[in-house]
Amino acid sequence: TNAESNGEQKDTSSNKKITLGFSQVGAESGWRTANTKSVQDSAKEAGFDLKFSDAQQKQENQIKALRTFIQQKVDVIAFSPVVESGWDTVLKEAKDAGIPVILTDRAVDSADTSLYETFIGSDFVEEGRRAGQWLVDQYKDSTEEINIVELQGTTGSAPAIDRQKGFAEVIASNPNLKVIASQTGDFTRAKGKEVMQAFLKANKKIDVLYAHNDDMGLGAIQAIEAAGLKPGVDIKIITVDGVKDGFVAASEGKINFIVECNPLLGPQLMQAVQDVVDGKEVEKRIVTEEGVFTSEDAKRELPNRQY
Ligand code: GZL
Repeated sequence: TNAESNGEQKDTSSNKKITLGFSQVGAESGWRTANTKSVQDSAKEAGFDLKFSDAQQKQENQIKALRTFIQQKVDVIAFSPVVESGWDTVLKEAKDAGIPVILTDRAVDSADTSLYETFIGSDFVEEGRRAGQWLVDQYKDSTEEINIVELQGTTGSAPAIDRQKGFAEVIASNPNLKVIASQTGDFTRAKGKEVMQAFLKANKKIDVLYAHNDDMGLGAIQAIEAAGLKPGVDIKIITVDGVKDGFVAASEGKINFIVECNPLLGPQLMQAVQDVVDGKEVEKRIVTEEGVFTSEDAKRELPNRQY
């Protein structure tokens, strides 16, 4: 062929190093840090060349990163979309460039599901249901009005939308369980503390806090203690994620119930990358396994937690 005749060596070997472009949401929480480590460690383990970009929780930075990966002609693009909407244009550019895309952690709301090979991540509605179910069980014999405040995740993100939906769906079974305030804390400790301070100022009776992640819950605990109240006692606290600091707070009785959200998606992602490159069929939806933990469970499990 031409390549051989003019001396270039065409790399026709099937073990050409796979290049993966990964656009990460940011570094907003303990969960995110564990997720990034899992992706980076697994890519190294798989022998892939990983191009990693941190978007500082901004969609425009993720779109820029995806366009850069397309220009670099990476073999596969993977990303965790910071919000659900606004991806169709750049995903069509990837498709037109013949570069397969894999979604991890968060979903997109694109109607055209041919724009990505698979979505590997948790069922956030189910996580919300599990949080709600614990609360329904706690108050099943009570006729008292229970005031709940909710710290939502990043506005427009799949976990925030779905965790709110699942929770509301389940607590609707007991009309005494009322969400009296619900606001975003953007998944960060600082914002969670700030919004909880506002909730405490505006509401004289708060019985329960439902925080869409541990980090906002941990920020809220600082505000609750600063107000002279006992977290886990005066105000029951339910969080989602199950990172180390969340487990420590739960083992101390400051968080009453943790719904786990597994960040260790790296191995499943790299397997999907390899399968896509090999032209193998990949499940359109890969759901991650995860559990739930009371304070008692957290005390027992803390030594075994990896992140
Ligand atoms: C959930 C993930 C969320 C975590 C937060 O899969 O997208 O983002 O629950 C993180 O801790 O910030």
